[in-house]
Amino acid sequence: MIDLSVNFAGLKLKNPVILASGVWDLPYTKIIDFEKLGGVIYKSLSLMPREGNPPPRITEIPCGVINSIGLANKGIKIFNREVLPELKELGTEVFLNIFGESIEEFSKISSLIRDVSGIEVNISCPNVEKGGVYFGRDPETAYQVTKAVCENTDLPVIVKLTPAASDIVVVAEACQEAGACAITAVNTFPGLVIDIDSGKPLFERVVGGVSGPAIKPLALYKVYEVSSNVGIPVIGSGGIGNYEDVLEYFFAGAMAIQLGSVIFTNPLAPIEIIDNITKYAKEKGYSNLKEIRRCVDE
Ligand code: RRO
Repeated sequence: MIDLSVNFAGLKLKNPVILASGVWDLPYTKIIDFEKLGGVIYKSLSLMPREGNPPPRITEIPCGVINSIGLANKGIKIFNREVLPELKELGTEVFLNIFGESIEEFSKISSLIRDVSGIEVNISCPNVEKGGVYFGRDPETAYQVTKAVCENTDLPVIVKLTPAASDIVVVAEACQEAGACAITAVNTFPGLVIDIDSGKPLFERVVGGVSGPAIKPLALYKVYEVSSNVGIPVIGSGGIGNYEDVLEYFFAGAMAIQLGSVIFTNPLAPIEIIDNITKYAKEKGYSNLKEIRRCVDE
């Protein structure tokens, strides 16, 4: 038996493979066996419902995807009533990604969260007028938001950072000081697509968030930077498509990883990756993830 479980920052996952926020919803239970996953992060929730940005909201690019969803969601109260009961039945650890346009909004939403394994604080969405990357680029605001969330919950608090910060290490340190138990590195990279028929940006808000294989080496370097300099665990995210990518993230310092846009092209990738890490460990004679990580430490 290969033990893929990971314990860190008060979190216990049966394996390190987590579905990222925004790329799945409950209909995916028909395709993916959620009980096999280490965890799932539900798409970003705000205090009040939000309609999101006008279409188009997402398009393919070479080696990836760019989105401008704009945080469309039902709001925490409707979520608690209508969605949470079903999430609790998934048989995996459930985390909620939360968003606020102000520190006060972050405080309020945090106090309404219950019955989940943890909170992922979104200070990294590139597709909104207020909050999002505007909070995550500034270490002082990142500190204030994290502190506000930690003061209003007993759940583990993970902060999802933007690669657009001028120094991601300084932002991660601020989150650690404010009480975060882990960092997710990273959210999408701000990017632009121009529609050559109109000569104008494809998205009404101009900027979009780039994800997929295009960003993997960039995101991997952010994970390396944060995990080499900051004392709390890092969950790696950005362009992971197969188990070899996951190994790269482990060796760059990630404790666990999130799968994002690969779900659009291969919804079975999470299960394939778990199976392939198990196979890899068997072939190499490792019995757990610690031994896999140790092979580069020594
Ligand atoms: O909803 C979005 O537009 C969005 C979010 Br909340 C996020 O965190 N990252 C992203 O690329 N898009």
